[in-house]
Amino acid sequence: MARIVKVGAAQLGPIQRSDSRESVVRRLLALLREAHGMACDVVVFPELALTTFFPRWYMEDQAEVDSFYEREMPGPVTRLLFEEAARLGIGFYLGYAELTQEEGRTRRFNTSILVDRTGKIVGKYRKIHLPGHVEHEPWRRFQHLEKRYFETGNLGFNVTRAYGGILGMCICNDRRWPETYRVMGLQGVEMIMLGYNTPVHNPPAPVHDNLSNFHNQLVMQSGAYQNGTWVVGVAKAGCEEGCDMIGNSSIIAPSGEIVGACTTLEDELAVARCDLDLCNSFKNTLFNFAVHRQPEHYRMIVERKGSILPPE
Ligand code: CDV
Repeated sequence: MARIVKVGAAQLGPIQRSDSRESVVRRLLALLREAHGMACDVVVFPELALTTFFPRWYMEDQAEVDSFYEREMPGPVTRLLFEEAARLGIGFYLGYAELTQEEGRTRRFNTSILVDRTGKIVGKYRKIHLPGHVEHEPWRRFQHLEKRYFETGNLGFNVTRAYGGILGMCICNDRRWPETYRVMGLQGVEMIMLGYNTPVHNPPAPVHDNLSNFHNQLVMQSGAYQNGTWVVGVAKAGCEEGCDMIGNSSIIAPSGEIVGACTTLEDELAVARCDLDLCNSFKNTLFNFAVHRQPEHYRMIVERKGSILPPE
């Protein structure tokens, strides 16, 4: 019997700094209800879905920085989302900035959670590949201070049994790294959910700007195919505080084909009926890791590095 998960890619248009959390949660609720109307089991919201993408701003006032973080999840404003999801019987992936007390100190992470149909958090991930820089770089029109405002995630790339399958999460820049997919692929992942905020303009390499959408699709489609997994990638898109961000939220099959996609740069839902059993035709043949991977040889290449490369 097919294992069907009906997924909604719940793309958000821009969130301005002046937009309240309440107004954003109202937008999330509208998408959640629309997805429920289309019989979705689960929706995927973007990275840092509750606020503007604040790492674009250099802020010296720590209280101002901290105003973008959630101290509890659900919290006073997000609770509505959990309650409505449970009432409708639909789950969600949500990205947000997390401020927590751990190991006797305040820690900040770029986090996502997976919530089941009863409103219970069943998975948590903290972003590992943090792009950008630590110090203020005044030559940039927009900063990318994720390395300043977040610590590297400390939860690994674990998978969770949910929705009748094996689910994994990652966040934005993680999708560009093959290790992200492969670590979860080695655990049998069948659907990877991810949210992103990707500016069209890349200040350190502006020659890549016209390839932003191509690279977005390239990494998610190849990650899906090479690991025989569904990938659901969801943007916060459009012109946010003068910064243009790509959309192209998509639902990608284990074949690497896009089976659902957003076409605007606004709040928009794309839906696809995903059969998790489709993963098997890749996991059991061309990408049967147990039969065809050669980890011993990968290790040899790493060890021989000094002898095959010229001295640095
Ligand atoms: N939020 C991100 O991680 N954005 C990066 C940008 C900076 C390149 C991305 O990989 O999309």
